[in-house]
Amino acid sequence: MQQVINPFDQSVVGEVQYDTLDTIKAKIATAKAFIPAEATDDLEERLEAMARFRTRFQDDIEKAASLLASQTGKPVSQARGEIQASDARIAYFMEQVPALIQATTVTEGATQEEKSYQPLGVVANISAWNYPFFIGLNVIVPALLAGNAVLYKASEFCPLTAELIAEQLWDSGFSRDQFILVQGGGKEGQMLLEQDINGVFFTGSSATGTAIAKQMAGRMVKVQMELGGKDPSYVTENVDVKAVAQGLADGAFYNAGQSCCAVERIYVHQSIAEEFISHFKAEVECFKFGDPQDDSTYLGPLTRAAQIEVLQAQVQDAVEKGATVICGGEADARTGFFQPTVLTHVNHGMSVMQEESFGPIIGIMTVESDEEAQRLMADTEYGLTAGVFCQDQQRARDILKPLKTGTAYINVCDRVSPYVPWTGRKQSGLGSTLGHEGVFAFVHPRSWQIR
Ligand code: TXE
Repeated sequence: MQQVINPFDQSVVGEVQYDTLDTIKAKIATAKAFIPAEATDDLEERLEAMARFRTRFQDDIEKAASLLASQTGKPVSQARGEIQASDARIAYFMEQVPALIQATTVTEGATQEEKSYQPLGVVANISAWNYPFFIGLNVIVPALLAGNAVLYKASEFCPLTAELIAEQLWDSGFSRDQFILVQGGGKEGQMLLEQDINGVFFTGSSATGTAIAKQMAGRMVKVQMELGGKDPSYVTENVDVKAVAQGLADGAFYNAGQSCCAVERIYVHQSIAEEFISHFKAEVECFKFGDPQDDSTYLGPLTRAAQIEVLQAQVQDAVEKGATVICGGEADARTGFFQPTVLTHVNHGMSVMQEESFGPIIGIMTVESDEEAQRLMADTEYGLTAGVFCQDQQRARDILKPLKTGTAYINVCDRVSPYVPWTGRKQSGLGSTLGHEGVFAFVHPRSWQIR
């Protein structure tokens, strides 16, 4: 049995049994038996089960939020927010999947042409710990509705929320051949991928994503990746400076910066830089640091204490190269906590402006023009999101247009919506979840030509 440790006080939250090669093989064999021929076969039954799951998921909100907080250190109010916001995603898929995967007649001539959809089959959903409900359900809900069997391997940092999701789905009517839990870490993830599966939906770091892409190469299995980011926001002079500073501080520090689309780099027009930095610092200094189970806590400990070394190295590298620490800068006396850290006088020679931090730390860089901001925003190996704050929307669009990112934000940041695709470019990934693309990801199109 593996213990699950609370990153706040190092207490044991629970225990889980990791899978072995034999248990994984047995689970794949039962999943294979389940797959319907067409994605719409028995869809009504699955929709009814999903409706029950949707209700149950919200009924269990307090238990689920507390469980998430105790495994990952996410403040309980933010855990609750994640669960509440997942409801719109479930509702979206319940509405869209039946409409999108219906068979349709495309051409009625001498040769009738039709289009239908088949499930991919057995799909592996290997997932990260930072938003286990959001990113788990982005795959689980549309994949199940479209007739796939889902093997869900959550992160080893949140195996208990995975058990809860499984219990809720099984109680709602999904069978144990349709939704299958695989418990473990990287080794078990790798064993799962060695099996005869038909799709891989991975959320996690770019390094692991690259390893998985290599492992899957040559097998003609659909592989989709939602990976890391180094997301920039540019603040022009044409804004309400205080409001934007407050919004961006939240975008950078929410969930201790452990969000895939957390703001990781800020560029600010020199004419408002001083005012912006002063409001930003004031906001960060108000953040309440502490016990994740306390409703008023805004910043908890990092989920993985090892990340503290990455943050320390980024601060040290930046300071050695001329940056100024205007607040924070160090690991806190309490285990697992890193002080919310703001660095100015930063540049792109520093790792804090190039490598994913995934923690409560941000670099703010002053720029002289839109062109300079655009050039700096593009200077990254990642491509998840980029944002511009400007009351002139056309100007913001013009700055964002050439950038290679899956999402372009204007006057918002750190936001994911069910209605539009969530997708990354370059080292941020391949393929999309959410939106219509996040439904078609889980089916094979099939054309019929009939004479
Ligand atoms: O990733 P890891 P983490 C990104 C975020 C950050 C990362 C954090 O930007 O980079 O996720 O998540 C399993 N074969 N996003 O630390 O370590 C491992 O057990 C198979 C992006 O969890 O890569 C875990 O279940 N599996 C995002 C999962 O992979 C393996 C949204 C991820 O682990 C494996 C959220 C292997 N060889 C977070 N090694 C977006 N773009 O939307 C590890 N695992």
